[in-house]
Amino acid sequence: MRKLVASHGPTVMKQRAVAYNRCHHAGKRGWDATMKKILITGAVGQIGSELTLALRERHGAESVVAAGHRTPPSEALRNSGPFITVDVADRRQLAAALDGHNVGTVYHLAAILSATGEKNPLLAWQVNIDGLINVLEVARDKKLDQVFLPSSIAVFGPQTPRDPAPQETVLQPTTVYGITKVAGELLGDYYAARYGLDVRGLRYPGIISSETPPGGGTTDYAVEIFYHALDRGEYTCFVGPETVLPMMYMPDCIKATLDLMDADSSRLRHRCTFNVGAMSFSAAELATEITRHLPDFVCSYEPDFRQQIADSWPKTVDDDAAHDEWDWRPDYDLATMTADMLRRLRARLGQAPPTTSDA
Ligand code: AKB
Repeated sequence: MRKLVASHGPTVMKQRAVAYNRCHHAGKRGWDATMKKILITGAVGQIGSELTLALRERHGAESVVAAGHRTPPSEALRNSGPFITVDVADRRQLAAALDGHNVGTVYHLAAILSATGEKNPLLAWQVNIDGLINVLEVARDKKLDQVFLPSSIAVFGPQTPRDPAPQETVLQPTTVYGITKVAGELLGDYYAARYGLDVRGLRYPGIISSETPPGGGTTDYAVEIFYHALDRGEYTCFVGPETVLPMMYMPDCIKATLDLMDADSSRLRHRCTFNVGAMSFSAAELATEITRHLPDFVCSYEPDFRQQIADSWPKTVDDDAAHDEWDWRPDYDLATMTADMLRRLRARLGQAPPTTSDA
C-alpha cells in the first residue's frame, strides 16, 4: 500500500487539527474545534488546484486537505496548507486519509478526461469508476456530511438535442469518459436515495483558467489557445473553426461548485446531474475575440480525433434547474473572460500590459 505523505510533520498536523478543525460551512461562522475538514482528491488538477485555494481562503488553510496522486503539487498548493498523496483506487488508503484528517466533506475531482480516456479506456474506468465507488463507500461507511462528484457535458451523446441539451434527456455518450460520468451521476443519486448521503454534482462544461492547465480533455484547446497566442502569436487548433461547445471561466466554475454545496437541500430536486451554462462559442469566435486584443494573432485548424468527441457533445445546455434550485448565474461571458485571461496570463508570463485601454 502507498504511504500517505503529509507535507507537515505529524505533531504539527495534530496540533493544527485540534486548533483548526472546521467543517465545510464554517467560513462565515469562524473557528469551531468540533468541525470537520474538507478533502479534495485530484487537488493538483485544473479545477482541484483552484478549488483548494478558494476553500482555504474561505475556511482557513489547515481545514482543507489537498490530495494528489502522481503529479507533484505546485508551490502554491503545497505551501498553502496540508498536502497528502492518495490513490483513490485504493479504498483502504482513502479511508485512512479520511480518518487521519478528520474529514467531513470530500470534493472528488480525481479523474481521467475524455481524450486521455479514449487512449486508455481501462485506465479511465479504473480511476473514474473504481475511485468513485471507493469515495462513495467510504463516505457512506464514515457517514460523511457531504460529497461533491463532478460530472460533465460528456454525459451527452449524438442522440441528445444539441442546442440546448435539456436537463432531462437521452444520455448515450460515445466516449468511455462520458460512460463513466453517466455511471457516476447514477451512483451518486443512488447513494443519496438509498443511504441518505448528501451527494451533489454538476455537469461541467469546458473550463477555461489561467493557473493550472487542463490535461487530456477535448476542450483543452480553449485554454491552449491563450498560451500560444501570447507566446507565439499563432495556434493550431485541434478542432475545426465551426466547433461550438459550452464553456465556463474558472471563477464561475468555483462559484457554481461552492454555491451548489451551500444550497439548501430542501430546494434540490436534482442531486448529481445539474446542467450549468455560462457561455458557448465556436473555436473561430474565440480566436476572433483574442484577435481584438492581439491583432497579429493567427489561428489555423487541424482537427484530430478530438473533433469526433466534440461533435458528439452539445453546443449549449439548458440550466434552468440550476437557476431554479440554487440560483445559478454566471458572471463571465466570452468578452470578459478573454480580457481577464489575457491580463492574468500576461502577468504570469512576465509580459508588459498593452497600451490600449481595451486590451
Ligand atoms: C473534457 O474535455 O474532457 C473535459 C470535460 C468537458 O469534461 N473538459
